[in-house]
Amino acid sequence: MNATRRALLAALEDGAVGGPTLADRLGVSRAAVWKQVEALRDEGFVIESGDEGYRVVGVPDYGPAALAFGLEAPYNIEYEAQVASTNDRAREHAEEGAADVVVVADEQTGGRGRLDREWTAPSGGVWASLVLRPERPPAAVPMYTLAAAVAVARAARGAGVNASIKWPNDVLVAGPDSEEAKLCGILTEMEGEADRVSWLVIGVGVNANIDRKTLPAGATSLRAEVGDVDRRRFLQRVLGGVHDLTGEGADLRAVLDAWREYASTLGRRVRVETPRRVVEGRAVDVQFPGSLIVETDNGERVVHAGDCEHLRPTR
Ligand code: BT5
Repeated sequence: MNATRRALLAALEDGAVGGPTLADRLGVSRAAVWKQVEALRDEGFVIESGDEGYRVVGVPDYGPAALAFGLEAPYNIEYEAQVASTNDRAREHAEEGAADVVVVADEQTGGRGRLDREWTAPSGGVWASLVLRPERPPAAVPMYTLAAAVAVARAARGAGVNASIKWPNDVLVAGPDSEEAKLCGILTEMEGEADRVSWLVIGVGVNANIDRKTLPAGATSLRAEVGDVDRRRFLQRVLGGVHDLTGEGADLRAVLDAWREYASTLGRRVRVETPRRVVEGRAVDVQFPGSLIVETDNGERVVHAGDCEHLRPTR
């Protein structure tokens, strides 16, 4: 989206604004304002022009301008109907020096999970990857994954879904039989030096308006749980949440408290496969920068990364 159109949308967020005022504020001619208003109408915005000026009265469902309109985070949106993987696109941007860009797609044909696993991502989901360049050490990066999981869990609960977080990066929904199904996965990738992150890509995949039968076993969707959601509002809440928790000046330690609030892993018996060993015991807490503390028969273990399975309680 060009800069004038973006500025125009931002100017119209709080209500009607006159054409001459817009031209002044944007530093362009009235004809240029009119041209951008027409372009937004072509994208599906309903914009009235009355005595008070231009007013947005309808926003399209999804797309770059729709996602930018009312977004409470300083991110630029790039929208694609279809890509292989939003993380791959985001990495390209990151390598070119971009920051605060979100790549959003309706459908991914080569979505990736951790460890090169496949991620099923048909049309109707929320597939988004955020490029950040935080002034933080690489060791703090797992906190961003936790923050994204908190933001998704909050947005899902806002949509009426009883979502919780499985350490470290899955958002799950418990069914009536307390069987848990996966609603969202998060893939965080980064490049950095010893003391500073160069770039960070947080890829969030939420099964939104998708039939459960098109997803792998063990998955669920917002559609299956509560019916279709407004993907625009949902993703805006997620992005706003990530920004609130991690943006400039945010205290990353607050992420841990928020995470504990939504976690379903704490207090449970777990089996965590790490690259080097298997740790089994009771998950008791999470600590900076997102490590899980597991009480085992041989004492407490701190697990930094791995695949976590919730075990059923033994009777
Ligand atoms: C994840 O990996 O959970 C991270 C998934 C990240 C996906 C997002 S979408 C936007 C961005 N662009 C990308 O290319 N990726 C990110 P992991 O913990 O490794 O889980 C992968 C496993 O989840 C697979 O092996 C399947 O068993 C299962 N799975 C695959 N697709 C799924 C889906 N849509 N819903 C639930 N489970 C799925």
